Amino acid sequence: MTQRTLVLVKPDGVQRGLTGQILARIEAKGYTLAQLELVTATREILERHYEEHQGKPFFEPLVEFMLSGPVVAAVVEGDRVIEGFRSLAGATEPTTAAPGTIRGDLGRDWGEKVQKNLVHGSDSPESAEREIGIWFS
Ligand code: DAT
Ligand code: MG
Repeated sequence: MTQRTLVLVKPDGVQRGLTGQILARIEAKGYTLAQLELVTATREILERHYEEHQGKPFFEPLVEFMLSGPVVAAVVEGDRVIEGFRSLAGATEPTTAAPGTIRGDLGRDWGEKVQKNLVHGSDSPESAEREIGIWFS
């Protein structure tokens, strides 16, 4: 079941120089980088990308954080890659994300800083196609 997903290395990952390690983990698991770009997001892109979170208390800080530096956007392909990448990324909160995951091994933020969790991965086939259209149009 070949799928595509939208992966972002967030500003904290790029700033900390972890892009290579994160992409290497994706490739090591057997997924393919189909498209890859270093981009500075815009508010318009982020408001569309995080549409489901509009109105939540963390929405504005999340957008501001995502505007704080460049991100790496990738289309990643593979068999069940949507679930597979989210498993590789780990739980949303890096402090308690399982060891062995990107967030669990490389991050340690929580609470109001939980947006510094290094990566984004689409959560469903519908989200993936929608998000790929936003970042790679
Ligand atoms: P995920 O990135 O694991 O899919 P999500 O879609 O629920 O998590 O949330 C998107 C991002 O928003 C998440 O990576 C970090 C931030 N976030 C989520 N819940 C939060 C909260 N309660 N307070 C602050 N930021 C939060
Ligand atoms: Mg999400």
